[in-house]
Order: sequence, then structure tokens, then C-alpha cells
Amino acid sequence: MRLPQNPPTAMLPARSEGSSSMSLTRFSISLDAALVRRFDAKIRADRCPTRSKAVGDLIRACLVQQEWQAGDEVAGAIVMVYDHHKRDIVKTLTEVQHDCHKAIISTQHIHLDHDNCLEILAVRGAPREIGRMLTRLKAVKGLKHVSLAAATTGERLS
Ligand code: NI
Repeated sequence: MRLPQNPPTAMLPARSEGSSSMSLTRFSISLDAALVRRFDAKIRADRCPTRSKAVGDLIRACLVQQEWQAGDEVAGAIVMVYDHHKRDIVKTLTEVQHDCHKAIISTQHIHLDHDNCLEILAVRGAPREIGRMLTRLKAVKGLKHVSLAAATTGERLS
């Protein structure tokens, strides 16, 4: 009796998933067993439904990082916290934002309490332009916090 042949391990035929046009490729990788055990434990702790999703998330994070390094158009958010009573801080922050208005697509200002403001700048553009704005904002005296969520336009990711 002839046994059925194994399917090729490198790649299975592409197939459609629901209404999405995404095609799937299956591949196998060899890793250190202890490394995989730790990774699986992390996946469980994060309540990630499958190892495939966890690996896909890692690959996308790596590709987003590459978009920033390569100078592609990117998107993200700059988050700031400051005391609006501090001398000239509102004026200075406004000046920087006007200078960089092309990279800012939206702003949100939340009065956290009597003194503190949370400001979120949604940004989109060249990484270098966004980086320059971040450098200028970080240099503003009196800011309690500045951070960048370096995200993506999503156009080159699936
Ligand atoms: Ni405020």
C-alpha cells in the first residue's frame, strides 16, 4: 500500500480567509527548546490566542521599526504631561507645534487636574521630521513627560 506523500513543508498553497484577501504561508522553524518554553509562557501570560499571532505580532513590530529606520511615511502619537502654570510652557509648546504643523494631524488636550495637562499629538510624516519635533519638545523646560508611540500608517502591513 502506498502512503500519501507529505505536503511540502516550506509552503502550503495560499488560501483566502473569509472576506479578507490575506493569504497564509505555513513554515517551520527550529529554536532552542528553553527559548520556546519561555516564549510560550509569555504568550499564555499575555493571553495571546495562538503562537502564530504572537510571532506575527513580533514580525510586524520589527517591520514597523524598519519603516522608521528606512524613512518611510509613518504615523504615531506624541504624549506630553506638563503643568500649564510653568512659565511660557504653553506658548513654547504652541510655537513648536505650529512650526511642525505639517506632521501633526490632530491634537488633544486634557486638563488632568488644576495644574496638569495631558496633550496628545497624532503625527504622520517622515520619521526625520517627527524626530526633529520630538527633540524640540523634549528640550522644552518644565515638561514632566514626553514619549513617542512609534506606529505605522499600516499601508505596508497585513
Ligand atoms: Ni490643560
